[in-house]
Amino acid sequence: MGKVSGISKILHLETVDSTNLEARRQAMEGAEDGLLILCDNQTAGRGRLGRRWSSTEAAIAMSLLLRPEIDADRVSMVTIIAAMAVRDAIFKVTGLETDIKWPNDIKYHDRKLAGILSESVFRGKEFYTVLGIGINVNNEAFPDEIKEIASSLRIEAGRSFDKDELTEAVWESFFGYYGILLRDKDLRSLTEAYNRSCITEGGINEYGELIMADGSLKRSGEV
Ligand code: BT5
Repeated sequence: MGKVSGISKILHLETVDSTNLEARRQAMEGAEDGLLILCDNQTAGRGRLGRRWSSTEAAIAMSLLLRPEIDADRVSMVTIIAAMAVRDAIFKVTGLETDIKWPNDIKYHDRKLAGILSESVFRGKEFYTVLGIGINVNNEAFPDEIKEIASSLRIEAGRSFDKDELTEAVWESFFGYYGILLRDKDLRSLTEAYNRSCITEGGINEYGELIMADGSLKRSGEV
């Protein structure tokens, strides 16, 4: 993992409430851009809008701290490239061709395999972003409340996978896209590739906004 350029430091915890919360705690202590929080087991994983994310040792739960040099109101583009990176990594390691559901779900045959939660914290003009990624890797079953909507790489591919290999593949791909994002300050060179894998009607524009049927744009939220 040390080989992935863009990652400045790795903090690997056995158990943590939420890797996103841990990254925020570290950020408040002054942690640098590129800090990656990994864990074996996450006990209180978080989804968007106060929802819960179910996580066990079978899954990947990780968060990256970024202090991106882009306009704060464009930071949702980070979620877009993270989804592309998760899709790439799953394909590389498992051969499964997943779908992206804008803005933050990775699905296979309409079941959710991975979710992304990116949170930005502002202090005056400065801000940082915590990019959290959860991937169901070797899960054999799920709690009742999500068993109809969730799946894992193991269930879909019929074998288990090395979490470290997948983790490394995610960040290798992510930092390739992130370099492009920081250079262009938008997603103009990535939009086409994203839209090819995106199952949400309309697709995105160069800022990662969803183009709605009536021509209006949506930057975040549910569809
Ligand atoms: C997400 O939220 O999909 C964002 C998930 C982000 C999780 C990562 S893990 C590392 C980092 N640390 C954290 O604390 N979080 C991040 P959302 O779109 O709101 O989806 C949440 C919904 O997905 C829930 O209400 C359930 O219906 C469903 N769900 C919960 N756990 C799931 C799982 N393991 N697999 C599939 N679906 C799940």
